[in-house]
Amino acid sequence: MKRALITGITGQDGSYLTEFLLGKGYEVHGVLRRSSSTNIDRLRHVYTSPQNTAGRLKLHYGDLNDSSSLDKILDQSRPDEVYNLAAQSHVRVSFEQPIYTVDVDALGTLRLLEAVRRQNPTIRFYQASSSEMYGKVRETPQDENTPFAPRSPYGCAKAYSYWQVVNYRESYGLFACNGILFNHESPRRGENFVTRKITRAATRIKLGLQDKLFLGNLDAKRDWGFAGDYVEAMWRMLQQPEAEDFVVATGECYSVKDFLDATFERLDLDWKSHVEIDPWYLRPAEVDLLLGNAAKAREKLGWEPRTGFAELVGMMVDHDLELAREEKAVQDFRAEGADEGPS
Ligand code: NAP
Ligand code: F7E
Repeated sequence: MKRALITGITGQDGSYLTEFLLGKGYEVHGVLRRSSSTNIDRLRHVYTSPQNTAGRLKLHYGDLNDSSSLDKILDQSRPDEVYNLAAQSHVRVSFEQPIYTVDVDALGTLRLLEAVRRQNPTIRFYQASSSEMYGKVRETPQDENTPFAPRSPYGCAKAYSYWQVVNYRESYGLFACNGILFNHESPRRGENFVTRKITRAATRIKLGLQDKLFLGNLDAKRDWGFAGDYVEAMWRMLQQPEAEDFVVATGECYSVKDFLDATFERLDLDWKSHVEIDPWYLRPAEVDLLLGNAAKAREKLGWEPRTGFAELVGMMVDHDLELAREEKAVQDFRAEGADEGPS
Protein backbone atom coordinates (compact mmCIF):
# COMPACT_ATOMS: atom_id res chain seq x y z
CA MET A 1 0.00 0.00 0.00
CA LYS A 2 1.42 3.41 -0.98
CA ARG A 3 1.65 6.11 1.69
CA ALA A 4 1.18 9.84 1.12
CA LEU A 5 1.78 12.74 3.48
CA ILE A 6 -0.29 15.89 2.88
CA THR A 7 0.50 19.23 4.51
CA GLY A 8 -2.53 21.53 4.39
CA ILE A 9 -4.83 18.49 4.63
CA THR A 10 -7.55 20.53 6.39
CA GLY A 11 -7.75 23.03 3.51
CA GLN A 12 -9.88 22.96 0.37
CA ASP A 13 -7.37 21.04 -1.79
CA GLY A 14 -6.18 18.86 1.08
CA SER A 15 -9.67 17.46 1.57
CA TYR A 16 -10.22 16.67 -2.13
CA LEU A 17 -6.74 15.14 -2.45
CA THR A 18 -7.38 12.99 0.62
CA GLU A 19 -10.55 11.59 -0.92
CA PHE A 20 -8.78 11.03 -4.22
CA LEU A 21 -5.79 9.19 -2.70
CA LEU A 22 -7.93 7.06 -0.39
CA GLY A 23 -9.90 6.12 -3.51
CA LYS A 24 -6.62 5.00 -5.10
CA GLY A 25 -5.89 2.75 -2.11
CA TYR A 26 -3.29 4.96 -0.40
CA GLU A 27 -2.71 5.29 3.33
CA VAL A 28 -3.00 9.03 3.84
CA HIS A 29 -1.19 10.96 6.57
CA GLY A 30 -1.90 14.63 7.17
CA VAL A 31 -0.33 17.49 9.10
CA LEU A 32 -2.82 19.13 11.44
CA ARG A 33 -2.23 22.48 13.16
CA ARG A 34 -3.32 22.59 16.75
CA SER A 35 -6.11 25.12 17.31
CA SER A 36 -8.46 25.81 20.20
CA SER A 37 -11.46 24.77 18.12
CA THR A 38 -11.31 21.76 15.82
CA ASN A 39 -10.45 22.59 12.23
CA ILE A 40 -11.23 19.32 10.46
CA ASP A 41 -14.67 20.28 9.10
CA ARG A 42 -13.66 19.58 5.50
CA LEU A 43 -12.45 16.08 6.47
CA ARG A 44 -15.05 14.98 8.97
CA HIS A 45 -17.16 13.12 6.38
CA VAL A 46 -14.10 11.18 5.18
CA TYR A 47 -13.73 9.41 8.52
CA THR A 48 -17.09 7.74 8.10
CA SER A 49 -16.91 7.26 4.31
CA PRO A 50 -16.41 3.82 2.73
CA GLN A 51 -13.12 5.17 1.26
CA ASN A 52 -11.56 5.28 4.71
CA THR A 53 -11.49 1.52 5.07
CA ALA A 54 -9.31 0.26 7.91
CA GLY A 55 -8.67 3.79 9.11
CA ARG A 56 -6.31 4.67 6.27
CA LEU A 57 -6.47 8.38 7.15
CA LYS A 58 -4.15 9.45 9.98
CA LEU A 59 -3.54 12.98 11.28
CA HIS A 60 -0.40 14.22 13.04
CA TYR A 61 0.00 17.50 14.89
CA GLY A 62 2.63 19.69 13.27
CA ASP A 63 3.38 22.99 11.61
CA LEU A 64 5.43 24.11 8.61
CA ASN A 65 7.10 26.63 10.90
CA ASP A 66 8.40 23.87 13.16
CA SER A 67 11.14 21.73 11.58
CA SER A 68 11.20 19.25 14.43
CA SER A 69 7.52 18.41 13.92
CA LEU A 70 8.16 17.82 10.21
CA ASP A 71 11.07 15.46 10.98
CA LYS A 72 8.92 13.59 13.48
CA ILE A 73 5.96 13.25 11.12
CA LEU A 74 8.12 12.07 8.21
CA ASP A 75 9.65 9.51 10.55
CA GLN A 76 6.25 8.30 11.76
CA SER A 77 4.49 8.23 8.40
CA ARG A 78 7.33 7.04 6.09
CA PRO A 79 5.60 8.38 2.96
CA ASP A 80 6.32 7.51 -0.66
CA GLU A 81 4.85 10.85 -1.73
CA VAL A 82 4.66 14.25 0.00
CA TYR A 83 2.14 16.89 -1.13
CA ASN A 84 3.04 20.30 0.27
CA LEU A 85 -0.29 22.14 0.18
CA ALA A 86 0.04 24.06 3.45
CA ALA A 87 0.16 27.84 3.14
CA GLN A 88 -1.18 31.15 4.29
CA SER A 89 -3.03 31.19 0.99
CA HIS A 90 -4.86 34.54 1.01
CA VAL A 91 -3.24 37.18 -1.19
CA ARG A 92 -4.73 40.29 0.48
CA VAL A 93 -3.93 38.91 3.94
CA SER A 94 -0.33 38.47 2.80
CA PHE A 95 -0.08 42.29 2.58
CA GLU A 96 -1.24 42.47 6.21
CA GLN A 97 1.04 39.66 7.40
CA PRO A 98 3.99 39.59 4.98
CA ILE A 99 6.55 38.16 7.35
CA TYR A 100 4.31 35.40 8.63
CA THR A 101 3.28 34.57 5.05
CA VAL A 102 6.88 34.29 3.90
CA ASP A 103 7.78 32.20 6.93
CA VAL A 104 5.08 29.62 6.11
CA ASP A 105 4.90 29.80 2.32
CA ALA A 106 8.62 30.19 1.53
CA LEU A 107 10.72 28.99 4.48
CA GLY A 108 8.10 26.36 5.35
CA THR A 109 8.69 24.71 1.97
CA LEU A 110 12.43 24.82 2.51
CA ARG A 111 12.04 23.22 5.96
CA LEU A 112 10.02 20.40 4.42
CA LEU A 113 12.40 19.91 1.48
CA GLU A 114 15.32 19.69 3.90
CA ALA A 115 13.48 17.20 6.09
CA VAL A 116 12.69 15.05 3.03
CA ARG A 117 16.27 15.24 1.71
CA ARG A 118 17.70 14.20 5.08
CA GLN A 119 15.20 11.48 5.84
CA ASN A 120 14.57 9.82 2.48
CA PRO A 121 15.56 11.51 -0.78
CA THR A 122 13.58 8.96 -2.79
CA ILE A 123 10.30 10.50 -1.59
CA ARG A 124 8.35 12.14 -4.43
CA PHE A 125 7.53 15.76 -3.62
CA TYR A 126 4.68 17.95 -4.91
CA GLN A 127 4.78 21.71 -4.34
CA ALA A 128 1.59 23.81 -4.50
CA SER A 129 2.91 26.58 -6.72
CA SER A 130 0.59 29.27 -7.93
CA SER A 131 -0.36 31.35 -10.97
CA GLU A 132 -0.02 34.30 -8.58
CA MET A 133 3.74 34.07 -9.39
CA TYR A 134 2.95 35.50 -12.86
CA GLY A 135 1.62 38.66 -11.20
CA LYS A 136 1.97 41.55 -13.62
CA VAL A 137 1.85 39.13 -16.51
CA ARG A 138 4.55 39.23 -19.16
CA GLU A 139 2.46 37.31 -21.70
CA THR A 140 -1.02 35.84 -22.12
CA PRO A 141 -1.83 33.02 -21.78
CA GLN A 142 0.76 31.97 -19.22
CA ASP A 143 2.59 28.64 -19.46
CA GLU A 144 5.62 26.91 -17.90
CA ASN A 145 8.02 29.25 -19.74
CA THR A 146 6.35 32.55 -18.82
CA PRO A 147 8.63 34.63 -16.55
CA PHE A 148 7.40 35.38 -13.04
CA ALA A 149 6.56 38.92 -11.88
CA PRO A 150 4.87 38.48 -8.49
CA ARG A 151 2.87 41.38 -7.04
CA SER A 152 2.25 40.35 -3.43
CA PRO A 153 4.16 38.93 -0.47
CA TYR A 154 2.25 35.71 -1.19
CA GLY A 155 3.36 35.65 -4.84
CA CYS A 156 6.98 36.37 -3.87
CA ALA A 157 6.94 33.59 -1.25
CA LYS A 158 5.51 31.10 -3.76
CA ALA A 159 8.17 32.10 -6.32
CA TYR A 160 10.87 31.43 -3.70
CA SER A 161 9.42 27.97 -3.05
CA TYR A 162 9.15 27.28 -6.75
CA TRP A 163 12.87 27.91 -7.23
CA GLN A 164 13.87 25.88 -4.17
CA VAL A 165 11.94 22.92 -5.59
CA VAL A 166 13.84 23.29 -8.88
CA ASN A 167 17.06 23.69 -6.91
CA TYR A 168 16.52 20.53 -4.82
CA ARG A 169 15.66 18.62 -8.00
CA GLU A 170 18.81 19.78 -9.78
CA SER A 171 21.21 19.76 -6.80
CA TYR A 172 20.15 16.60 -4.97
CA GLY A 173 18.21 14.66 -7.60
CA LEU A 174 14.98 14.89 -5.59
CA PHE A 175 11.85 13.90 -7.51
CA ALA A 176 10.25 17.30 -6.86
CA CYS A 177 7.54 18.94 -9.01
CA ASN A 178 5.86 22.31 -9.07
CA GLY A 179 2.20 22.30 -9.98
CA ILE A 180 1.51 25.86 -11.12
CA LEU A 181 -2.19 25.88 -10.41
CA PHE A 182 -4.51 28.65 -11.51
CA ASN A 183 -7.44 29.61 -9.26
CA HIS A 184 -9.59 26.65 -8.35
CA GLU A 185 -12.76 26.77 -6.34
CA SER A 186 -15.44 24.53 -4.90
CA PRO A 187 -18.16 24.45 -2.26
CA ARG A 188 -15.27 23.90 0.19
CA ARG A 189 -13.48 27.11 -0.79
CA GLY A 190 -12.63 29.42 2.12
CA GLU A 191 -15.39 32.01 2.57
CA ASN A 192 -13.09 35.01 2.13
CA PHE A 193 -12.04 34.17 -1.43
CA VAL A 194 -14.09 36.09 -3.95
CA THR A 195 -16.06 33.22 -5.56
CA ARG A 196 -17.26 31.71 -2.30
CA LYS A 197 -17.83 35.15 -0.79
CA ILE A 198 -20.17 35.84 -3.71
CA THR A 199 -22.06 32.51 -3.63
CA ARG A 200 -22.45 32.67 0.16
CA ALA A 201 -23.75 36.24 0.07
CA ALA A 202 -26.02 35.82 -2.98
CA THR A 203 -27.75 32.77 -1.51
CA ARG A 204 -28.23 34.53 1.85
CA ILE A 205 -29.62 37.57 0.00
CA LYS A 206 -32.05 35.28 -1.85
CA LEU A 207 -33.46 34.07 1.47
CA GLY A 208 -33.56 37.51 3.06
CA LEU A 209 -30.70 36.81 5.48
CA GLN A 210 -28.62 39.77 4.25
CA ASP A 211 -29.00 42.60 1.78
CA LYS A 212 -25.56 43.93 0.84
CA LEU A 213 -22.31 42.39 -0.41
CA PHE A 214 -19.13 44.47 -0.11
CA LEU A 215 -16.40 43.74 -2.66
CA GLY A 216 -13.19 45.24 -4.05
CA ASN A 217 -12.01 45.17 -7.68
CA LEU A 218 -14.73 43.74 -9.93
CA ASP A 219 -12.64 43.97 -13.12
CA ALA A 220 -10.00 41.40 -12.16
CA LYS A 221 -10.02 38.37 -14.46
CA ARG A 222 -9.22 34.84 -13.41
CA ASP A 223 -9.00 31.34 -14.89
CA TRP A 224 -11.30 29.53 -12.46
CA GLY A 225 -11.43 25.73 -12.32
CA PHE A 226 -12.84 23.11 -9.96
CA ALA A 227 -10.55 21.95 -7.11
CA GLY A 228 -11.83 18.37 -7.39
CA ASP A 229 -10.44 18.18 -10.95
CA TYR A 230 -7.13 19.80 -10.04
CA VAL A 231 -6.01 17.39 -7.30
CA GLU A 232 -5.88 14.60 -9.86
CA ALA A 233 -3.26 16.60 -11.81
CA MET A 234 -1.15 16.81 -8.61
CA TRP A 235 -1.15 13.04 -8.28
CA ARG A 236 -0.45 12.48 -11.98
CA MET A 237 2.65 14.70 -11.74
CA LEU A 238 4.14 12.35 -9.14
CA GLN A 239 3.46 9.24 -11.26
CA GLN A 240 5.62 10.47 -14.19
CA PRO A 241 8.97 8.87 -15.08
CA GLU A 242 10.73 12.24 -14.49
CA ALA A 243 10.02 15.19 -12.23
CA GLU A 244 8.80 18.28 -14.11
CA ASP A 245 6.73 21.40 -13.53
CA PHE A 246 3.22 21.79 -14.96
CA VAL A 247 0.63 24.52 -15.42
CA VAL A 248 -2.88 23.40 -14.45
CA ALA A 249 -5.68 25.64 -15.75
CA THR A 250 -8.90 25.65 -17.77
CA GLY A 251 -7.75 28.08 -20.50
CA GLU A 252 -10.87 30.20 -19.96
CA CYS A 253 -10.97 33.55 -18.26
CA TYR A 254 -13.82 35.42 -16.54
CA SER A 255 -14.02 38.65 -14.55
CA VAL A 256 -15.36 39.03 -11.01
CA LYS A 257 -18.33 40.79 -12.68
CA ASP A 258 -18.91 37.69 -14.84
CA PHE A 259 -18.93 35.58 -11.66
CA LEU A 260 -21.48 37.96 -10.13
CA ASP A 261 -23.64 37.77 -13.26
CA ALA A 262 -23.60 33.97 -13.33
CA THR A 263 -24.33 33.62 -9.61
CA PHE A 264 -27.09 36.20 -9.27
CA GLU A 265 -28.77 35.21 -12.55
CA ARG A 266 -29.02 31.63 -11.28
CA LEU A 267 -30.92 32.99 -8.30
CA ASP A 268 -33.09 35.41 -10.36
CA LEU A 269 -31.45 38.40 -8.68
CA ASP A 270 -29.73 41.53 -9.97
CA TRP A 271 -26.34 41.94 -8.28
CA LYS A 272 -26.26 45.70 -9.03
CA SER A 273 -28.98 46.20 -6.40
CA HIS A 274 -26.90 44.49 -3.71
CA VAL A 275 -23.16 44.92 -4.40
CA GLU A 276 -21.20 47.90 -3.06
CA ILE A 277 -17.52 48.63 -3.47
CA ASP A 278 -15.53 48.82 -0.26
CA PRO A 279 -11.94 50.06 -0.75
CA TRP A 280 -10.92 47.83 2.18
CA TYR A 281 -10.98 44.89 -0.24
CA LEU A 282 -8.67 46.54 -2.79
CA ARG A 283 -5.04 45.42 -2.71
CA PRO A 284 -1.90 47.60 -2.71
CA ALA A 285 -1.07 45.95 -6.04
CA GLU A 286 -3.53 43.93 -8.12
CA VAL A 287 -3.07 41.01 -10.48
CA ASP A 288 -5.36 42.08 -13.31
CA LEU A 289 -5.54 38.99 -15.47
CA LEU A 290 -4.57 35.33 -15.20
CA LEU A 291 -5.18 32.87 -18.01
CA GLY A 292 -3.36 29.54 -18.15
CA ASN A 293 -2.22 27.33 -21.00
CA ALA A 294 -2.26 23.74 -19.71
CA ALA A 295 -1.19 22.11 -23.01
CA LYS A 296 1.80 20.41 -21.36
CA ALA A 297 -0.39 18.83 -18.66
CA ARG A 298 -2.80 17.68 -21.35
CA GLU A 299 -0.05 16.10 -23.43
CA LYS A 300 2.17 14.56 -20.77
CA LEU A 301 -0.23 13.90 -17.89
CA GLY A 302 -3.32 13.19 -19.97
CA TRP A 303 -5.08 15.66 -17.68
CA GLU A 304 -7.82 18.06 -18.59
CA PRO A 305 -10.47 19.91 -16.61
CA ARG A 306 -13.88 18.24 -16.49
CA THR A 307 -15.89 21.08 -14.92
CA GLY A 308 -16.76 24.26 -16.81
CA PHE A 309 -17.42 27.74 -15.42
CA ALA A 310 -21.24 27.49 -15.40
CA GLU A 311 -21.16 24.08 -13.74
CA LEU A 312 -18.71 25.33 -11.10
CA VAL A 313 -20.91 28.32 -10.28
CA GLY A 314 -23.96 26.06 -10.17
CA MET A 315 -22.35 23.59 -7.79
CA MET A 316 -21.26 26.38 -5.42
CA VAL A 317 -24.62 28.17 -5.53
CA ASP A 318 -26.59 24.95 -4.92
CA HIS A 319 -24.39 24.05 -1.96
CA ASP A 320 -24.59 27.51 -0.40
CA LEU A 321 -28.33 27.74 -0.98
CA GLU A 322 -28.70 24.63 1.13
CA LEU A 323 -26.56 26.22 3.88
CA ALA A 324 -28.67 29.39 3.72
CA ARG A 325 -31.89 27.34 3.94
CA GLU A 326 -30.60 25.60 7.08
CA GLU A 327 -29.67 28.96 8.59
CA LYS A 328 -33.10 30.37 7.72
CA ALA A 329 -34.87 27.37 9.22
CA VAL A 330 -33.01 27.86 12.51
CA GLN A 331 -33.79 31.58 12.45
CA ASP A 332 -37.51 30.93 11.79
CA PHE A 333 -37.64 28.30 14.51
CA ARG A 334 -36.10 30.73 17.03
CA ALA A 335 -38.49 33.49 15.95
CA GLU A 336 -41.49 31.20 16.43
CA GLY A 337 -40.20 30.17 19.85
CA ALA A 338 -39.77 33.81 20.85
CA ASP A 339 -43.37 34.59 19.82
CA GLU A 340 -44.67 31.80 21.96
CA GLY A 341 -42.56 32.83 24.92
CA PRO A 342 -40.93 30.44 27.39
CA SER A 343 -42.91 27.27 27.98
P1 NAP B 1 -6.49 26.66 2.02
O1 NAP B 1 -7.90 26.15 1.89
O2 NAP B 1 -6.26 28.02 2.54
O3 NAP B 1 -5.69 25.60 2.92
C1 NAP B 1 -4.42 25.91 3.44
C2 NAP B 1 -3.98 24.78 4.35
O4 NAP B 1 -2.69 25.10 4.90
C3 NAP B 1 -4.90 24.56 5.57
O5 NAP B 1 -4.96 23.18 5.82
C4 NAP B 1 -4.13 25.26 6.69
O6 NAP B 1 -4.42 24.76 7.97
C5 NAP B 1 -2.70 24.89 6.29
N1 NAP B 1 -1.69 25.73 6.93
C6 NAP B 1 -1.61 27.07 6.95
N2 NAP B 1 -0.51 27.46 7.63
C7 NAP B 1 0.10 26.33 8.06
C8 NAP B 1 1.26 26.06 8.83
N3 NAP B 1 2.02 27.05 9.32
N4 NAP B 1 1.61 24.78 9.08
C9 NAP B 1 0.83 23.76 8.61
N5 NAP B 1 -0.29 23.95 7.90
C10 NAP B 1 -0.65 25.22 7.62
O7 NAP B 1 -5.76 26.57 0.59
P2 NAP B 1 -6.16 25.73 -0.70
O8 NAP B 1 -7.04 26.55 -1.56
O9 NAP B 1 -6.55 24.36 -0.33
O10 NAP B 1 -4.75 25.69 -1.46
C11 NAP B 1 -3.80 24.65 -1.23
C12 NAP B 1 -2.42 25.13 -1.63
O11 NAP B 1 -2.42 25.48 -3.01
C13 NAP B 1 -1.92 26.36 -0.90
O12 NAP B 1 -0.52 26.23 -0.76
C14 NAP B 1 -2.23 27.50 -1.85
O13 NAP B 1 -1.37 28.58 -1.62
C15 NAP B 1 -1.99 26.83 -3.16
N6 NAP B 1 -2.74 27.34 -4.31
C16 NAP B 1 -4.10 27.46 -4.21
C17 NAP B 1 -4.81 27.88 -5.32
C18 NAP B 1 -6.31 28.00 -5.28
O14 NAP B 1 -6.87 28.64 -6.18
N7 NAP B 1 -6.99 27.37 -4.34
C19 NAP B 1 -4.13 28.16 -6.54
C20 NAP B 1 -2.76 27.97 -6.58
C21 NAP B 1 -2.08 27.55 -5.47
P3 NAP B 1 -5.65 25.33 8.86
O15 NAP B 1 -6.87 24.61 8.36
O16 NAP B 1 -5.25 24.96 10.22
O17 NAP B 1 -5.71 26.81 8.61
O1 F7E C 1 -9.35 37.10 -5.46
C1 F7E C 1 -10.80 40.28 -6.46
C2 F7E C 1 -9.37 40.26 -5.98
O2 F7E C 1 -8.92 36.27 -3.15
C3 F7E C 1 -9.64 37.00 -6.83
C4 F7E C 1 -5.70 32.06 -3.91
O3 F7E C 1 -6.23 30.75 -3.90
O4 F7E C 1 -5.75 32.19 -6.29
C5 F7E C 1 -6.22 32.80 -5.11
O5 F7E C 1 -5.80 34.14 -5.04
C6 F7E C 1 -9.84 38.40 -7.41
C7 F7E C 1 -8.72 39.37 -7.02
O6 F7E C 1 -8.12 34.95 -5.16
C8 F7E C 1 -12.87 40.85 -3.55
O7 F7E C 1 -8.84 41.59 -5.93
C9 F7E C 1 -12.70 41.64 -5.56
O8 F7E C 1 -8.34 40.11 -8.14
O9 F7E C 1 -10.50 35.00 -4.65
P1 F7E C 1 -9.28 35.81 -4.51
P2 F7E C 1 -6.65 35.34 -5.66
O10 F7E C 1 -6.15 36.58 -5.07
O11 F7E C 1 -6.66 35.25 -7.15
C10 F7E C 1 -4.31 32.14 -6.42
C11 F7E C 1 -3.99 31.42 -7.71
C12 F7E C 1 -3.67 31.55 -5.22
O12 F7E C 1 -2.64 30.89 -5.31
C13 F7E C 1 -4.19 31.99 -3.90
O13 F7E C 1 -3.79 31.07 -2.89
O14 F7E C 1 -11.04 38.93 -6.86
N1 F7E C 1 -11.77 40.68 -5.43
N2 F7E C 1 -13.39 41.78 -4.41
C14 F7E C 1 -11.84 40.13 -4.21
N3 F7E C 1 -11.17 39.14 -3.61
C15 F7E C 1 -11.51 38.83 -2.33
N4 F7E C 1 -10.84 37.82 -1.71
N5 F7E C 1 -12.48 39.52 -1.64
C16 F7E C 1 -13.19 40.55 -2.20
O15 F7E C 1 -14.06 41.13 -1.56
